[in-house]
Amino acid sequence: MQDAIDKAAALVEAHKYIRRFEGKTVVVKVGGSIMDEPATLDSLIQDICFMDAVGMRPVLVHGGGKGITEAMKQAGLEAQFVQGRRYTDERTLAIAEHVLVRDINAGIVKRIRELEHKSMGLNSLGSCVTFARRLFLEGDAGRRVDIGYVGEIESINGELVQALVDAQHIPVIAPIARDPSGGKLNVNADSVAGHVAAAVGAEKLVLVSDTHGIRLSEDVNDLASHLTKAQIEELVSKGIISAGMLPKVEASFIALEGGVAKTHIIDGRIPHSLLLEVYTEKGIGTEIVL
Ligand code: X2W
Repeated sequence: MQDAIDKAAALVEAHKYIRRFEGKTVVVKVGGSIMDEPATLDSLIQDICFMDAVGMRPVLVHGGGKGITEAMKQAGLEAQFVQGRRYTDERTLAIAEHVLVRDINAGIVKRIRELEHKSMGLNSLGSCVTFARRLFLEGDAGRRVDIGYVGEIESINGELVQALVDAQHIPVIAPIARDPSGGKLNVNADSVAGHVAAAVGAEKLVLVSDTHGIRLSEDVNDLASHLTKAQIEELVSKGIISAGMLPKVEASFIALEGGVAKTHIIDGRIPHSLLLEVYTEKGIGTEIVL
C-alpha cells in the first residue's frame, strides 16, 4: 500500500512542475555510453515522450562517439582525440555520418514514432539545421592545429526547429553540420546542443551522459547541486573540472549566454534521471545558471 501512496505523492509533486513547464522548450542532449546500452537509451526516449505528453516541448540532440570509435576499429582505423575532438579525415567523416545519421538518428526517430509521438530527424542526409566552419585548435606556441573535417557551429536554423516544435514534433538532431561550401563537418554534440538551446530560446538545456554531475573535489559524494558560471570558472582554473566535463560546461555557457535560463548535467545511468531532474523538488544532477 505504501508503495502505491508514494507513487501518488510523486504525481502530486510533479504536477507543480508540469504546470510550470507547460509549453516550454527543453533541449536534451544524450551521449556517452548511454547510446550503447539499448535499455538505457530506450528509457530516456520514453522520458522524453512523457515530457511531450505533459505539454513540455522537447528537442533531442544526440552524440554517439563510442559507436563511431567502434565502427572505426572495425574498419581498421584508430580513433584519436585532440582537446576532446575527434581527428576526422575523409574516411572517419564517412564512418561518423553513417553511425550518427543512418544508425542512431534514424533509430531514435523510429522508436519515438513507435511510442506514438511525432518526430523528425534533422541531419546531414536530409534537412540539416547545423552550419559550421572548420575548427582549428590552438597548439603549442600558438600554432594552429588542423584536426581535419571538424567544425565549430556558426549558425543554427532555429526557425525550422521551432516550426517542428510548434507542429508538436520532437526534432532529433545529429551532430554532423554543413559548411559554407556544402561539405560536411563533424561537430562535438554537446556544443551542437548548446547552440540549439540558444537558437530556440529554450527554457532549459539538459546534458545527459554517463558522468555524475559536477564534483567540488575528488570525493565522489561531493556533488554540487547548483553552480554559477563564476563558480565553474574557478573549478576549471583549479583543475577540478577537466577532460570530458569541459565541453559540457562550455556548451552550458553558450546556452546561458544565449538566453537559456538554466542548464543541467545529469547521469543518464540513473533510471529516469531526466524526469527526476525536471519534475521533482530536489533534482539529481548539477544545475548551472549565469
Ligand atoms: C564527435 C561527435 C559525436 C559526439 C565525435 O566524433 O565523437 C567530434 O569529436 P558523444 O557521445 O556526445 O561524445 N565529434 C568533433 O559528440 O558524441
